[in-house]
Amino acid sequence: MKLYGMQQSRSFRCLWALEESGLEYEYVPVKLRTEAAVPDSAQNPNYLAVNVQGKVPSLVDGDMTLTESVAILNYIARKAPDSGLIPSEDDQVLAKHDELVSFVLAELEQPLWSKGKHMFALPEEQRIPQMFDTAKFEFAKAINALDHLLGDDEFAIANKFSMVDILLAQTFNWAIRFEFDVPQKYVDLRNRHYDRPAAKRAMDLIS
Ligand SMILES: N[C@@H](CCC(=O)N[C@@H](CS)C(=O)NCC(=O)O)C(=O)O
Repeated sequence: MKLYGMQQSRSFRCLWALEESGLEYEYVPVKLRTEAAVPDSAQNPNYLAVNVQGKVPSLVDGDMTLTESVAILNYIARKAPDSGLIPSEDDQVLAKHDELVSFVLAELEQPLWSKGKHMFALPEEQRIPQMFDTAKFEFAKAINALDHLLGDDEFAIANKFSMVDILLAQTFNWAIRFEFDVPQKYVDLRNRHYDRPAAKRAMDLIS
């Protein structure tokens, strides 16, 4: 199994999950926003054949390719059921887990990515710096909703570490880097989970 990724990107969540899972894999670094002629550029035809959008992460396992980070997380979790990355208690616990996964992607991460797109990812002529304040406003709204969705437990779901904890911790790490207002309890959440041995091993791989 090969994971294509880049430092400081959504690929870190997959790398971390792979380290939690104990599965064997190879990590292949890719360069974003680099000329197509560079062999490890995400715009190089070799990589575009893996991921048509030239984005990371991508996971290749045999004949199958996945190019969405949450699909990759789900795949890793299902291949390594003992890792507990997806809760297996009952349908309602799983449904609450899925709800939080969707929330992180659809609500919490979106203002961060909007800011990223308008800071560096979009072509310069498409960037609108005025939207930074809108992103800040939307992030604060998402935090307010998250306060209601999450309890005060150490882990998000069923008192056990799962892929939602990876998603939350990585998203708050991203929010801190992009200078959003992150409440202290979510800074603590990030620090607590980034202290896990698997997160540290994943971090060592990209440093
Ligand atoms: N929905 C995709 C988003 C992937 C994505 O947009 N990745 C970013 C890095 S975090 C990327 O590769 N951007 C390309 C670029 O900025 O040029 C996922 O969750 O995997």
